[in-house]
Amino acid sequence: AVSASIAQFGMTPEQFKECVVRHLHVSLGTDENKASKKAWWNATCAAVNEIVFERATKTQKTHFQKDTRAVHYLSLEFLMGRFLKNNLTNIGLTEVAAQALEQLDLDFNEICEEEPDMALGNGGLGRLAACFVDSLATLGYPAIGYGIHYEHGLFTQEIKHGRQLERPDSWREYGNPWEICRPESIQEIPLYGYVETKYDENGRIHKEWHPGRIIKGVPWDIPVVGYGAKTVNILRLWESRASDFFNWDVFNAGGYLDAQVENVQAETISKVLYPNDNTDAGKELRLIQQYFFCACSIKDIIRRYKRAHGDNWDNFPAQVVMQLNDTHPAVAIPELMRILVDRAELDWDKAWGICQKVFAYTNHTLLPEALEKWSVRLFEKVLPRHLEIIYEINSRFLEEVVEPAFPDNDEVKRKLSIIEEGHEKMVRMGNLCVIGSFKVNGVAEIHSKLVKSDLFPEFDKIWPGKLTNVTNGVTPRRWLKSCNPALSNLISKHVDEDWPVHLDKLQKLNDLADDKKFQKEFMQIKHDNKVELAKVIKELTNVDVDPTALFDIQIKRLHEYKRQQLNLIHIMALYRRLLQDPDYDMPKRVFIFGAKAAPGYYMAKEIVYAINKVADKVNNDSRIKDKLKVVFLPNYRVSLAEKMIPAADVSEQISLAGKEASGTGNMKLALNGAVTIGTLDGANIEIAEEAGEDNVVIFGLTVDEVKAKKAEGYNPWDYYYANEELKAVLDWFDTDYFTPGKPGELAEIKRSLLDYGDTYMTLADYASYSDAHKKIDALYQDSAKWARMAIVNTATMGKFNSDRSIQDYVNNIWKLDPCNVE
Ligand code: 26Q
Repeated sequence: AVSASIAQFGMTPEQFKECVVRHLHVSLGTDENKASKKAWWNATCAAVNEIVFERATKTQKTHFQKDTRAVHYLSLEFLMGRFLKNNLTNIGLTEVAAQALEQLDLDFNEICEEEPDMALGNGGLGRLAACFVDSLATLGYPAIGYGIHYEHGLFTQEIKHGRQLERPDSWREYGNPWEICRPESIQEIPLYGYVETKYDENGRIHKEWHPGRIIKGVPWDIPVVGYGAKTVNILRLWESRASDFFNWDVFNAGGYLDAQVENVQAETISKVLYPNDNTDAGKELRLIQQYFFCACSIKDIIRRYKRAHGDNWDNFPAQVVMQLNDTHPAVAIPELMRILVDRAELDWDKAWGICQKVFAYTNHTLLPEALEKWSVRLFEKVLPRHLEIIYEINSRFLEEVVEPAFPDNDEVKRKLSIIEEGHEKMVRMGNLCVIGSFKVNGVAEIHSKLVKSDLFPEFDKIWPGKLTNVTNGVTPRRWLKSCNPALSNLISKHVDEDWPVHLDKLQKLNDLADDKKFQKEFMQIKHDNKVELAKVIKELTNVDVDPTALFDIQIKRLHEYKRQQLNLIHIMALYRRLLQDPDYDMPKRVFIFGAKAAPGYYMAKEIVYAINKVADKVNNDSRIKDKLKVVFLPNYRVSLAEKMIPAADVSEQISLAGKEASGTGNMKLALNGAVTIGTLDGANIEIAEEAGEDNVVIFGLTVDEVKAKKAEGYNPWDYYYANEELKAVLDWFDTDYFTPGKPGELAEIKRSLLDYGDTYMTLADYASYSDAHKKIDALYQDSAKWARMAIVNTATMGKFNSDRSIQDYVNNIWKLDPCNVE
């Protein structure tokens, strides 16, 4: 079916070329002689859009005509990356486009490099949303992604003298060919003000919110092309503008300047993505961002529902499901209640019944510092009516649900209450989400188990079955077919060509895992990819690396729980071993990092600095004869990941057990034939199950062992004194060895691991990690064994197709039917 639909866009390179040239003239206003690469890129996008927009319109029309039930994916982040190659892959025209550009004396890859990444997300959660919209379209499910049209996405990272500098990301400064503004669907959103209590003739209470400000939400639509391009769904992102609503008076009173100030304030809402990852900022602007996009989206959903169903709310839960991507859009729950109770004048119970059938919530973290809470004072200032509604939801919940389940148990009531009592009263968004949703899911088996047992145990008792699991996945279209074309072509010679939608078919490669010819081809492709990455490394860092060396890659946000510092300490230990014994037996190794630190996260930035200083020293030390190289690639992002992942031999997944909810980079790396060195955390456990214990290298404490060690009183000094090498490496941080003339510049890292208690038990796992790397060394030196492991990893990652995740959501939570378009 996929290839049949690809055939419908059957186009010759000549036809495609003509289309691009036509757009160069009529859309870009230039010609072949003076066009810049950017103009060629724009013209190529315009050619692709001739197909994409047509399919998008057709899809929307079909969904409307068939009045389909749809999922509405609410997320503050969509980390989409680049579109051109992806859209070509999904409409099946990559080869055609590449040839067309070649005929024009252009290099396809060079033209693709012109596209800025759409980086409207921080990391895993945002990229998951992007993979999910790809899978939803591929599987033909009616779906819409809702988010914010940030003017600035995640900051770009520069490294100056080893330190991270942040510069604004201006991804659409010169226009974005993939989006369309929809002024006909603008929404007006109230904020601030006060609530008036009124009584009608029958003595019925009625609340009226008098907002202090109105903000306009302008939608931008981005088509999301499914593989095979039958369904093209929409990602709808809201941009904030000042509304003229109040401003006429101001203008007439001569307040031209005041009005401009209001404009600036309104436009601030969608100005910038918060760069925090797994920490709560607690800032007023963030709450306003959350409310702004939820309110716009819900109004949009209701407008569409009413077009088909009028004022009858009875079918609303049958047509609409809203998935909350973490607690960030939690305020959607009281917002829908406000509309149903205050506006539609439904009685409370009926409204609450609708809400509880419409919302589902995904939890992405157990870290206490990441659980969102808003001060009641702030909430009341920004959203006075919503605070009242939350209080009402809470008191009914405590009385009608908790009291019967836990009679006279004030401790449980205190714990489950949406309001945390204390020095400053807080609104707990996680509790609100669990109470307001019909399903709550974690993102990997172990994580979901911990959500039940540690985070929300009483909720699991009250509502058995509400808490569930959906293991994350990644789209194999972007993360294999498009980023690793050589491996994809090899795979297609041995596996049905529809493997990008039936990824389990890669299992067939298992039969070839010991086949000498196949091993050679597989490892040759890996080598070629490493040659390409070596060029990128040279360009970005001026470091020369040997593509025959083992490439060991850790790519993810910089966070202490992810333990880049453990990787670094081990690299320093290898360096020390090589200095002490120049014949120390290990394969040549290149350690490669990619990581952004949140701008306000002090220790994360110290770790970035330490990695870069160690890299400087190691890379320029002739004594170790290039046996060890360390590279920190600046500005890690989706498009850089697409170059790094195909070149990885080893994938570092070394979080403290129980801390990484899932991980998704682990899946992408294994799918491309990297061997995981990892703890029994998140999806690593399921990756090990699929690949088999022999094809991953597991180390470190288990979740239960972590808990036991915490309970008995963990003391990092015990490990420091017990391990001579570990002690020597940690003491190195106090010297000026890596920071000549500046002793103690790296000392905070040692302090965090000893004096501040080593929150993530880095030292406890060090010895086991070091042994695991020795195992990796031995395996890599046996090239047949290594090739076998790499192939089995690719062969067994079928489970981690995001199509499978989406099908799990559909079966257990969303209950959608696929919709045929045409
Ligand atoms: C919260 C409040 C204020 C400002 C920012 C935030 C914020 C922003 C982003 C909090 C958390 C995030 C992102 C979290 C995240 O990416 N979590 C990751 O989600 C992945 C997909 O499920 C998992 O694979 C990772 O394990 C998890 O860390």
